[in-house]
Amino acid sequence: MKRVSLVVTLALAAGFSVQAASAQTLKTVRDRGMLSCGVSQGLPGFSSPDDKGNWTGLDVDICRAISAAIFNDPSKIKFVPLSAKDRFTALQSGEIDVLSRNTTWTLSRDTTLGASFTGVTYYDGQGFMVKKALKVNSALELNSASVCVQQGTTTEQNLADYFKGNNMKYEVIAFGTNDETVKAYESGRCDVFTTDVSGLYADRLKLANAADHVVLPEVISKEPLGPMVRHGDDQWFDVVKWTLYAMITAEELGITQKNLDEMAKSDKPEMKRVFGTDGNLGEQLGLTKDWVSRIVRAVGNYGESFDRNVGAGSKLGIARGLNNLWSKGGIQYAPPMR
Ligand SMILES: N[C@@H](CCC(=O)N[C@@H](CS)C(=O)NCC(=O)O)C(=O)O
Repeated sequence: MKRVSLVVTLALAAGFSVQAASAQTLKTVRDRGMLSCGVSQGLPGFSSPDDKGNWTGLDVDICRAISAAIFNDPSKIKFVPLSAKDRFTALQSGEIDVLSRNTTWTLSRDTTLGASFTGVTYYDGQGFMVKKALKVNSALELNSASVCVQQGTTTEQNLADYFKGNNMKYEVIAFGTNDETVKAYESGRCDVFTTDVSGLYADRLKLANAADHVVLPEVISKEPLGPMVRHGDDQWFDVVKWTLYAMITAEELGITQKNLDEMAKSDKPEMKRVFGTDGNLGEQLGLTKDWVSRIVRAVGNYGESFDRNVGAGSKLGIARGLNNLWSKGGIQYAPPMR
């Protein structure tokens, strides 16, 4: 405590603002004219490129929203595709400004990687997929199965816990990339494919005969997925965190891509704060007054992004479930904007 206040006092005495005493990712991104965003190597619904190299997905939208908030343009982004095991090094080395890649928030990742999770974009859990022909109805029937899994993931750890906890044997076959893992499963090198349930839905789209495969009912872990930033830059941490909260707040208030301009005329105090016609919330983050409008215009509110990418309006067709707003039976919740 004493040391921190000494640093602050010295920084102030030297004429620096407290913010200037730490890393300045927002300034770096602005000066560079581009956000560097770490994503997956291709997970439909979350982050995947089309044949023209255009990235879309829920994780991609977080970066598009940050880019919109900073540049009023959701396209000022360099997407850096990363495997599970390379993702944290890319953040630590400064290659990327933010990691937005179906990454599970855990205690040891929060403490040992020199990085922090900024929130939860998708509440998930780990599941299992098997071929229907195997005639298995429950994960508890998987004793002695061979399991395909991706290296460097929480998936590997939960798999070990689950089989050990249920006194079952298994053979693990681990791969460095998702495509290798899925192909190995499809070709019959293992009986089971395990990953986040959202990943199972996404990867099912890659299988030649999706109807030949079934997702078992057990969800064996908690996988809160969210964006990460490096330690040491509280302003950037706030920008990334509140970009997600802006999307959730917009959904809470019924602000959509379509009605945005109409809603911006509202006289309600909360609306005026959100739209920046009253107060200076955007400036407090180092952004502009209209930062929320910029975000919603670019990617929509959280629910719109969810539906378009992974929900009812997408090929994945995932139900909102836990990812619904707290006021609608889910647990997505934004702290107050004031
Ligand atoms: N949420 C888990 C698993 C994340 C993960 O990497 N899952 C794989 C299987 S769905 C994946 O996304 N692969 C995509 C890729 O490697 O590009 C974690 O953070 O460790």
